[in-house]
Amino acid sequence: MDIKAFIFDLDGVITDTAEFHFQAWKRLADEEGVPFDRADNNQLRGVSRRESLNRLLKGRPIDEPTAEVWLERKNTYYRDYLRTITPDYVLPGVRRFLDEAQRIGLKLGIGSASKNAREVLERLDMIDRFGAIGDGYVVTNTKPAPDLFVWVAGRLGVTVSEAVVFEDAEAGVAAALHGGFHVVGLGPADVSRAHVALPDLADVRVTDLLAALRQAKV
Ligand code: B16
Ligand code: MG
Repeated sequence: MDIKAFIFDLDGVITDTAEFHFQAWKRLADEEGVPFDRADNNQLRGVSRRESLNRLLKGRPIDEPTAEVWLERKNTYYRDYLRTITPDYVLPGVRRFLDEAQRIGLKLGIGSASKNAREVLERLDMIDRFGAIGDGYVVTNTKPAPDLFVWVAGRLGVTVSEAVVFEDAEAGVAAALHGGFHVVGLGPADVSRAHVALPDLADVRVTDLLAALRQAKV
């Protein structure tokens, strides 16, 4: 196992904007009388804005122009929350983990379904830490398709088997597994299909994690 790169999902891995997505969808759902709770929100992790609306509606019919207006409204609410983000919003242990990875020569990339990823990284003061940033604009097929992570690996100049993907979403774990990556699942959603699953990166050492992946025989 020769690992050369780490590719990180953004929302739920580097920072907890997942909570802002929830608040923004909840506001839209309440205004429109659509039932929506935190359990529903876990199904929206990592999936595109458009697919999130489909899942939120659970088959309730909506015409396309109305869908466009709702998506725009959700994004406006979400971007209001983004204004409050400061570098303190990086999740515990993440900066130290990235420092350690860089120190041992690993390349770092971002693979986020979000079209707001660059703005989030700028607000976290992290935009310059990553050799490649894949966001909601770079590929057509979104997670669970592997395309985004494959695109990031290509930009970093590594093969899929030389990269580890860190994901908090079922759809993201599926995308990385489809792509042939090593996969670390993080957070409260169902990431049990990942090769290694952890609550967060708070106390994780890069060398220990690489050993755990090796033991998972991937
Ligand atoms: P936007 P990630 C994903 O980001 C979020 O998890 C998901 O909830 C959101 O719907 C998606 O980005 C699109 O975000 O509306 O900002 O384009 O987890 O892939 O970093
Ligand atoms: Mg995520």
